[in-house]
Amino acid sequence: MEKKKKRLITAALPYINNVPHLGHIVGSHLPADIFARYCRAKGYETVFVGGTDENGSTSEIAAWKIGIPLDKFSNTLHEEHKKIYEWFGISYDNFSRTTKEIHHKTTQEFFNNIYKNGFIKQGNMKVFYSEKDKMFLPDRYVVGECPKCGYKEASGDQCEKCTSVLDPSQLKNPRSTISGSKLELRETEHLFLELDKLSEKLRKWIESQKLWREQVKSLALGWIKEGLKPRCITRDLKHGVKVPLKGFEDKVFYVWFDAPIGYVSFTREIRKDWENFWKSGKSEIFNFLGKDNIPFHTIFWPGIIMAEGNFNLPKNVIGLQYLNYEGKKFSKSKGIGVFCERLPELGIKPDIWRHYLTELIPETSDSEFKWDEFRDRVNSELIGNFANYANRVLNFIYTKLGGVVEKPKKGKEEKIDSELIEKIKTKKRETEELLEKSEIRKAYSGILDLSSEGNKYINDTEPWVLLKSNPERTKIIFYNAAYLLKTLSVLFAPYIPETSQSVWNQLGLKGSPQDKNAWDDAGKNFDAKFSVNKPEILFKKLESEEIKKYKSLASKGTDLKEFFDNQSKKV
Ligand code: B3M
Ligand code: ZN
Repeated sequence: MEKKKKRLITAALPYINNVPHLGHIVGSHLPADIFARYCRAKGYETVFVGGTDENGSTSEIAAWKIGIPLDKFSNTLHEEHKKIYEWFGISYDNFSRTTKEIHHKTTQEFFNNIYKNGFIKQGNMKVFYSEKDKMFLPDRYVVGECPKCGYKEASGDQCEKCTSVLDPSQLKNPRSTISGSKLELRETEHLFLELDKLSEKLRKWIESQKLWREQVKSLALGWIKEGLKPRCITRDLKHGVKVPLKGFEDKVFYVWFDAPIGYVSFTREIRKDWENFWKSGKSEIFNFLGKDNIPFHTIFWPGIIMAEGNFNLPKNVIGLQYLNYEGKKFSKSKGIGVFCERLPELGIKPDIWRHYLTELIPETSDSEFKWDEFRDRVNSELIGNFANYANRVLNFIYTKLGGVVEKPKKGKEEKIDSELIEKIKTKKRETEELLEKSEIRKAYSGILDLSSEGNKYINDTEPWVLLKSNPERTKIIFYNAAYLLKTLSVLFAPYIPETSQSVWNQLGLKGSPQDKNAWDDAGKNFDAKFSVNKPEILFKKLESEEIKKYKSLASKGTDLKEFFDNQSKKV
């Protein structure tokens, strides 16, 4: 038997300069969660980590803008992020913070090894200085025009619009984020990671990747072709991981140097055997992230790993595109979008969101949230197809067959039955193949097709006609139907976990469709019988009138100032 590997799954660590919107859920947390839930049920020893990216300029500036002390700002927003992901059922084994001591320690150890291995050089760098603000201004402290695409509000380290990785000095018409003042360039001494030395090794590694999506691969190879330069990894800031090198005690690490090391420190925080996930040949790592994070996860972070020398590189880097909202970009200030802090009060179950959001995972191109489509897809697919199937099967068995159906004796099955069993097996295999490639959305639509097959099986066999004349055959039909329902609850469990569990319980089964090895059991081991419990309605249809109400509530994003004002009122 194939020995199961360990799997480490990560979702990009969100900055905490804001409360998340649906784009953040769809762009990393949800797909990573679905994949992690699948891996656990498939029997892999799985650790799924994430957390908030709190060092450096991003949160410092956001806190400063609304006049909240940084500590309070970060604690509150970390909790808010955590609460939202929990509400969505994102099953992090550890959702931590890059401000923790273990993270600082792990980052410094990484640096020391990279330094020892000869991949760090010292050099002078021209950094913007603001006479008015009396400080050096790294990264997000500087805004200006992107040299590549012309976007006017590009940050010093990356253009949000075209995702180019930048140095502040490349920006045209740079100005200070704090005061808007003009800037002058001054020389200071910094440390650089010599990515140029790793260029060949990176190129070979990227080219050899089998699982990466073509888009991600060609972006990464494109940057290598442009030529990798040494990248500055220190900053003149107070807030961050201190640099453990003489002469650099006043500096901190660049946030993109320490943030991905968070994947390591958050594993280390909860597992004594963390090195088995990071340094052993029996472990596989999967990173889920949005498209602007692709350069850092395909070049910069693998470069750090190669320079350090002891850690595993990722097996797949799942770079996702953006989610738009009704033809526009999400914008809190303009009230365009769906803002997560509003969702619990709408009273729509998380699984209803997870259903539609799964279909929006921007795997190959940008996708778009539309309220009408949300209503229609939930009503026709989740409710009209799957919930309807579950209800038909459970109800018939419960009310017409005394609540019990047993496994038919050999030779009793008809052609249509064996065809159904064959379809279950094939679909299960196909789903697995797609999930292994992280084609999460496509796998989901296949499972929905299998559920349609269930409805079709019942329509074609017309058990309501047979009930009086041939009760034995009716029971066989419903045994098969219940068996399909059980399999569906296993296949759907990574996507709509609460609903799957509820169906599982109603089928009278013990444990959970997400138990270790539940996946491998599905389509293989046939239960002796099903004793179903009283069926419950899984969902209520979404009505157009309600949608209007939801829309106006969910698109009112609280701005940060208001968010903190509300917080202090609560205390
Ligand atoms: N915080 C960027 C972002 O939130 C950054 C990701 C870090 S992943 C190691 O989009
Ligand atoms: Zn740009």
